[in-house]
Amino acid sequence: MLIPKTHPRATSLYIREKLVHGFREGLVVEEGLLAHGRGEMFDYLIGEKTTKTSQKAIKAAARALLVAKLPVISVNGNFAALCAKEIVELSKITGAKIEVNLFYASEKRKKAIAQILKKNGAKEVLGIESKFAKKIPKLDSARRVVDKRGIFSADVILVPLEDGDRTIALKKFGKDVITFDLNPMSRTAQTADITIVDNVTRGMKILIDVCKKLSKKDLEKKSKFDNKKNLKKSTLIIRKNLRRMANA
Ligand code: PTJ
Repeated sequence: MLIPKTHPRATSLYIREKLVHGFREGLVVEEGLLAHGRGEMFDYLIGEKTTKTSQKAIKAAARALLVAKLPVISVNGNFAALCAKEIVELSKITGAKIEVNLFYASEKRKKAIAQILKKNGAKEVLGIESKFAKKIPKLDSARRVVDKRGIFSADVILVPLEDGDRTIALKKFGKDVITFDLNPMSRTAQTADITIVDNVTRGMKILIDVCKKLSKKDLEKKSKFDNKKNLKKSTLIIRKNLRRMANA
Protein backbone atom coordinates (compact mmCIF):
# COMPACT_ATOMS: atom_id res chain seq x y z
CA MET A 1 0.00 0.00 0.00
CA LEU A 2 1.26 3.47 -0.84
CA ILE A 3 1.22 5.87 2.09
CA PRO A 4 1.51 9.49 0.90
CA LYS A 5 4.38 11.34 2.65
CA THR A 6 1.96 14.18 3.24
CA HIS A 7 -0.46 12.01 5.24
CA PRO A 8 -0.76 13.55 8.73
CA ARG A 9 -0.20 10.16 10.34
CA ALA A 10 2.43 8.90 7.87
CA THR A 11 5.06 7.93 10.49
CA SER A 12 2.60 5.80 12.46
CA LEU A 13 1.35 4.18 9.23
CA TYR A 14 4.93 3.39 8.09
CA ILE A 15 5.64 1.63 11.41
CA ARG A 16 2.40 -0.34 11.02
CA GLU A 17 3.45 -1.37 7.49
CA LYS A 18 6.82 -2.54 8.81
CA LEU A 19 5.08 -4.78 11.30
CA VAL A 20 2.65 -6.16 8.70
CA HIS A 21 5.64 -6.86 6.45
CA GLY A 22 7.27 -8.69 9.39
CA PHE A 23 4.07 -10.71 9.80
CA ARG A 24 4.07 -11.70 6.11
CA GLU A 25 7.78 -12.65 6.35
CA GLY A 26 7.04 -15.00 9.27
CA LEU A 27 8.72 -12.92 12.00
CA VAL A 28 5.59 -11.68 13.80
CA VAL A 29 2.61 -13.65 15.17
CA GLU A 30 -1.04 -12.55 14.78
CA GLU A 31 -1.04 -11.67 18.49
CA GLY A 32 1.91 -9.37 17.81
CA LEU A 33 -0.33 -7.25 15.55
CA LEU A 34 -2.77 -6.86 18.45
CA ALA A 35 0.08 -5.99 20.84
CA HIS A 36 1.18 -3.31 18.37
CA GLY A 37 -2.33 -1.79 18.35
CA ARG A 38 -2.19 -1.57 22.13
CA GLY A 39 1.17 0.16 21.83
CA GLU A 40 -0.18 2.60 19.20
CA MET A 41 -2.93 3.64 21.58
CA PHE A 42 -0.52 4.40 24.42
CA ASP A 43 1.85 6.14 22.00
CA TYR A 44 -1.03 8.42 21.03
CA LEU A 45 -1.64 9.21 24.69
CA ILE A 46 2.00 10.08 25.44
CA GLY A 47 2.03 12.40 22.41
CA GLU A 48 3.99 10.17 19.95
CA LYS A 49 7.30 11.62 21.07
CA THR A 50 10.18 10.70 23.36
CA THR A 51 9.41 12.61 26.54
CA LYS A 52 12.04 14.02 28.92
CA THR A 53 11.00 11.32 31.35
CA SER A 54 11.75 8.62 28.77
CA GLN A 55 15.06 10.28 27.96
CA LYS A 56 16.04 9.91 31.63
CA ALA A 57 15.18 6.21 31.49
CA ILE A 58 17.15 5.84 28.25
CA LYS A 59 20.23 7.37 29.90
CA ALA A 60 19.91 5.00 32.85
CA ALA A 61 19.47 2.06 30.46
CA ALA A 62 22.53 3.03 28.41
CA ARG A 63 24.60 3.23 31.57
CA ALA A 64 23.33 -0.13 32.87
CA LEU A 65 24.09 -1.87 29.56
CA LEU A 66 27.57 -0.36 29.31
CA VAL A 67 28.63 -1.25 32.87
CA ALA A 68 27.09 -4.75 32.78
CA LYS A 69 29.36 -7.81 32.84
CA LEU A 70 27.12 -9.85 30.55
CA PRO A 71 24.36 -7.76 28.94
CA VAL A 72 21.83 -9.50 26.68
CA ILE A 73 19.25 -8.12 24.25
CA SER A 74 16.19 -10.39 24.19
CA VAL A 75 14.44 -10.34 20.81
CA ASN A 76 10.83 -11.30 20.03
CA GLY A 77 8.91 -11.11 16.75
CA ASN A 78 7.72 -7.51 16.98
CA PHE A 79 11.11 -6.19 18.09
CA ALA A 80 12.88 -7.98 15.22
CA ALA A 81 10.39 -6.70 12.62
CA LEU A 82 10.64 -3.10 13.83
CA CYS A 83 14.29 -2.72 14.89
CA ALA A 84 16.57 -5.43 13.40
CA LYS A 85 19.23 -2.91 12.34
CA GLU A 86 19.18 -1.07 15.68
CA ILE A 87 19.35 -4.33 17.70
CA VAL A 88 22.60 -5.25 15.94
CA GLU A 89 24.02 -1.74 16.33
CA LEU A 90 23.20 -1.63 20.05
CA SER A 91 24.77 -5.05 20.51
CA LYS A 92 27.98 -3.88 18.84
CA ILE A 93 28.24 -0.70 20.94
CA THR A 94 27.46 -2.30 24.30
CA GLY A 95 28.96 -5.76 23.71
CA ALA A 96 25.54 -7.25 24.51
CA LYS A 97 24.68 -10.69 23.21
CA ILE A 98 21.55 -11.09 21.10
CA GLU A 99 19.10 -13.85 22.02
CA VAL A 100 15.82 -14.82 20.36
CA ASN A 101 13.17 -15.54 22.98
CA LEU A 102 9.53 -15.97 22.03
CA PHE A 103 6.24 -16.13 23.89
CA TYR A 104 4.54 -17.98 21.01
CA ALA A 105 7.59 -20.15 20.36
CA SER A 106 8.18 -21.94 17.05
CA GLU A 107 11.46 -23.21 15.61
CA LYS A 108 10.58 -21.81 12.19
CA ARG A 109 9.99 -18.30 13.52
CA LYS A 110 13.11 -18.40 15.71
CA LYS A 111 15.18 -19.20 12.62
CA ALA A 112 13.50 -16.48 10.53
CA ILE A 113 14.26 -13.93 13.28
CA ALA A 114 17.90 -15.08 13.58
CA GLN A 115 18.22 -14.80 9.81
CA ILE A 116 16.99 -11.20 9.64
CA LEU A 117 19.36 -10.25 12.48
CA LYS A 118 22.28 -11.88 10.66
CA LYS A 119 21.27 -10.13 7.46
CA ASN A 120 21.61 -6.89 9.42
CA GLY A 121 25.14 -7.76 10.56
CA ALA A 122 24.74 -9.91 13.71
CA LYS A 123 27.66 -12.32 14.05
CA GLU A 124 26.00 -14.56 16.62
CA VAL A 125 22.38 -15.06 17.61
CA LEU A 126 21.63 -17.15 20.72
CA GLY A 127 18.43 -18.97 21.64
CA ILE A 128 18.36 -21.17 18.55
CA GLU A 129 20.35 -24.29 19.45
CA SER A 130 18.55 -26.68 21.81
CA LYS A 131 21.84 -28.05 23.21
CA PHE A 132 22.32 -24.73 25.07
CA ALA A 133 18.75 -24.59 26.42
CA LYS A 134 18.20 -23.92 30.12
CA LYS A 135 15.03 -23.04 32.03
CA ILE A 136 14.21 -19.97 34.09
CA PRO A 137 12.66 -21.23 37.32
CA LYS A 138 9.06 -20.37 38.30
CA LEU A 139 7.89 -19.55 34.78
CA ASP A 140 5.34 -21.56 32.77
CA SER A 141 5.37 -19.84 29.35
CA ALA A 142 7.67 -20.83 26.45
CA ARG A 143 9.78 -17.85 27.39
CA ARG A 144 11.22 -19.91 30.27
CA VAL A 145 13.54 -21.66 27.78
CA VAL A 146 16.67 -19.54 27.45
CA ASP A 147 20.27 -19.95 26.30
CA LYS A 148 22.79 -20.79 29.00
CA ARG A 149 25.37 -18.55 27.28
CA GLY A 150 22.89 -15.65 27.18
CA ILE A 151 19.85 -14.78 29.31
CA PHE A 152 20.55 -17.62 31.77
CA SER A 153 23.96 -16.18 32.70
CA ALA A 154 23.28 -12.47 32.05
CA ASP A 155 23.34 -9.76 34.71
CA VAL A 156 21.47 -7.12 32.67
CA ILE A 157 18.76 -7.96 30.10
CA LEU A 158 16.92 -5.67 27.69
CA VAL A 159 13.46 -7.20 27.15
CA PRO A 160 11.20 -4.96 25.03
CA LEU A 161 7.45 -5.67 24.63
CA GLU A 162 7.66 -8.21 27.38
CA ASP A 163 4.98 -10.11 29.27
CA GLY A 164 4.70 -9.46 33.00
CA ASP A 165 5.23 -13.07 34.07
CA ARG A 166 8.70 -13.30 32.64
CA THR A 167 9.78 -9.94 34.00
CA ILE A 168 8.76 -11.11 37.49
CA ALA A 169 10.53 -14.47 36.99
CA LEU A 170 13.68 -12.76 35.71
CA LYS A 171 13.71 -10.43 38.70
CA LYS A 172 13.29 -13.40 41.08
CA PHE A 173 16.18 -15.06 39.24
CA GLY A 174 18.40 -12.09 40.15
CA LYS A 175 18.53 -10.26 36.80
CA ASP A 176 18.43 -6.52 36.18
CA VAL A 177 15.66 -5.89 33.67
CA ILE A 178 15.39 -3.00 31.21
CA THR A 179 12.27 -2.76 29.08
CA PHE A 180 10.60 -0.65 26.43
CA ASP A 181 6.87 -0.51 27.12
CA LEU A 182 4.50 2.21 25.93
CA ASN A 183 2.08 1.32 28.72
CA PRO A 184 3.48 2.72 31.98
CA MET A 185 0.84 0.74 33.92
CA SER A 186 1.68 -2.72 32.56
CA ARG A 187 3.05 -5.36 34.94
CA THR A 188 6.32 -5.40 33.00
CA ALA A 189 6.65 -1.62 33.21
CA GLN A 190 5.96 -1.74 36.95
CA THR A 191 8.31 -4.67 37.66
CA ALA A 192 11.35 -3.78 35.57
CA ASP A 193 14.34 -1.90 37.00
CA ILE A 194 14.33 0.57 34.12
CA THR A 195 11.23 1.14 31.97
CA ILE A 196 11.53 3.24 28.85
CA VAL A 197 8.00 4.43 28.08
CA ASP A 198 8.62 5.03 24.41
CA ASN A 199 8.06 3.41 21.04
CA VAL A 200 10.98 1.05 20.31
CA THR A 201 11.22 2.59 16.84
CA ARG A 202 12.13 5.99 18.36
CA GLY A 203 13.74 4.92 21.63
CA MET A 204 16.24 2.42 20.21
CA LYS A 205 17.84 5.08 18.00
CA ILE A 206 18.19 7.42 20.99
CA LEU A 207 19.53 4.61 23.20
CA ILE A 208 22.25 3.90 20.62
CA ASP A 209 23.10 7.59 20.44
CA VAL A 210 23.34 7.95 24.23
CA CYS A 211 25.52 4.81 24.49
CA LYS A 212 27.91 6.43 21.99
CA LYS A 213 28.04 9.68 23.95
CA LEU A 214 28.38 8.50 27.58
CA SER A 215 31.88 9.18 28.90
CA LYS A 216 33.95 7.00 31.24
CA LYS A 217 33.27 9.58 33.95
CA ASP A 218 29.50 9.25 33.40
CA LEU A 219 29.78 5.48 33.83
CA GLU A 220 31.70 5.80 37.10
CA LYS A 221 28.90 7.88 38.70
CA LYS A 222 26.34 5.98 40.82
CA SER A 223 22.93 5.79 39.12
CA LYS A 224 20.18 7.77 40.88
CA PHE A 225 17.42 6.46 38.61
CA ASP A 226 14.08 5.76 40.34
CA ASN A 227 11.79 3.69 38.09
CA LYS A 228 8.60 4.08 40.15
CA LYS A 229 9.00 7.86 40.22
CA ASN A 230 9.71 7.93 36.51
CA LEU A 231 6.63 5.80 35.71
CA LYS A 232 4.43 8.11 37.76
CA LYS A 233 5.71 11.00 35.64
CA SER A 234 4.81 9.13 32.42
CA THR A 235 1.30 8.50 33.76
CA LEU A 236 1.00 12.20 34.64
CA ILE A 237 1.99 13.08 31.05
CA ILE A 238 -0.92 10.94 29.82
CA ARG A 239 -3.27 12.66 32.31
CA LYS A 240 -2.07 16.09 31.19
CA ASN A 241 -2.59 15.22 27.51
CA LEU A 242 -6.09 13.89 28.19
CA ARG A 243 -6.99 17.01 30.24
CA ARG A 244 -5.72 19.28 27.46
CA MET A 245 -7.79 17.38 24.87
CA ALA A 246 -10.88 17.38 27.10
CA ASN A 247 -10.60 21.14 27.65
CA ALA A 248 -9.83 22.05 24.04
O1 PTJ B 1 7.02 -12.71 19.28
P1 PTJ B 1 6.45 -13.31 20.53
O2 PTJ B 1 5.92 -14.72 20.31
O3 PTJ B 1 7.43 -13.32 21.69
O4 PTJ B 1 5.18 -12.45 21.00
C1 PTJ B 1 5.36 -11.12 21.26
C2 PTJ B 1 4.09 -10.38 21.78
C3 PTJ B 1 4.31 -8.88 21.58
C4 PTJ B 1 2.89 -10.83 20.97
C5 PTJ B 1 3.88 -10.72 23.25
O5 PTJ B 1 5.05 -10.41 23.97
C6 PTJ B 1 2.69 -10.02 23.85
O6 PTJ B 1 1.59 -10.50 23.82
O7 PTJ B 1 2.97 -8.83 24.39
P2 PTJ B 1 1.88 -8.00 25.25
O8 PTJ B 1 1.63 -8.69 26.55
O9 PTJ B 1 0.74 -7.61 24.41
O10 PTJ B 1 2.71 -6.71 25.63
C7 PTJ B 1 3.16 -5.83 24.71
C8 PTJ B 1 3.42 -4.51 25.44
O11 PTJ B 1 4.27 -3.77 24.61
C9 PTJ B 1 2.14 -3.69 25.65
O12 PTJ B 1 2.15 -3.08 26.93
C10 PTJ B 1 2.21 -2.61 24.55
O13 PTJ B 1 1.67 -1.38 24.97
C11 PTJ B 1 3.72 -2.48 24.35
N1 PTJ B 1 4.09 -2.13 22.97
C12 PTJ B 1 3.50 -2.52 21.81
N2 PTJ B 1 4.13 -2.01 20.75
C13 PTJ B 1 5.18 -1.28 21.24
C14 PTJ B 1 5.16 -1.37 22.66
N3 PTJ B 1 6.07 -0.75 23.42
C15 PTJ B 1 7.04 -0.05 22.79
N4 PTJ B 1 7.12 0.07 21.43
C16 PTJ B 1 6.22 -0.54 20.63
N5 PTJ B 1 6.32 -0.42 19.29
